[in-house]
Amino acid sequence: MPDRSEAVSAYVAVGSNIEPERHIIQAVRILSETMPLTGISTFYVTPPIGRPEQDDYLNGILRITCAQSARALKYDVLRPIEKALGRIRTPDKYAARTMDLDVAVFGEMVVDEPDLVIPDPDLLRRPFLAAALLTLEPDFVVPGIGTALKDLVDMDALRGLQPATAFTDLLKERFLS
Ligand code: PH2
Ligand code: MG
Ligand code: MG
Repeated sequence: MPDRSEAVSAYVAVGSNIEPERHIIQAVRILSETMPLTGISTFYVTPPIGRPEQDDYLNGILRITCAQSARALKYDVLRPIEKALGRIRTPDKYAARTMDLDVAVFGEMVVDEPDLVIPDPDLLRRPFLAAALLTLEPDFVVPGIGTALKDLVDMDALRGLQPATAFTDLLKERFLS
């Protein structure tokens, strides 16, 4: 992909269910030292999808200003942060994890390739991700669909979510001031 001449707003989905508070604080610190961090969503305590016996996750979304390509963001920035935080990748896509950082949205980009799908389809499948993004952008329009996210999600599912209010406040105080 050619270098971008202009930086875009990108949204990075964050998830952890192994010492999540400690690992998320570290991830936000590293990412915010790498590129401008412009927003932190509400984080939610979420039951582990696919593995009910695991510990709960903390999930949320970060907004950054990214001057690199989406592919470079994923493979040269986010993957190394996951690795630095002890992420072990196995064929089990539901394995517990210290850190998961996904490019949820990258400007207006729409891409569907074997190793890069943007916007992340989980945005429409996982109510906590939609809810998190809507705390940053209530009128967010999904690239490639052209419809407001709030009109695509089940508002009842969103109302049942458990916000991690104190943790969210701590992140905002520490990284957005
Ligand atoms: N990610 C997974 C599997 N299960 N559950 C929650 N609550 N949050 C996640 O981010 C998550 C999950 C791997 O795709
Ligand atoms: Mg994920
Ligand atoms: Mg991932």
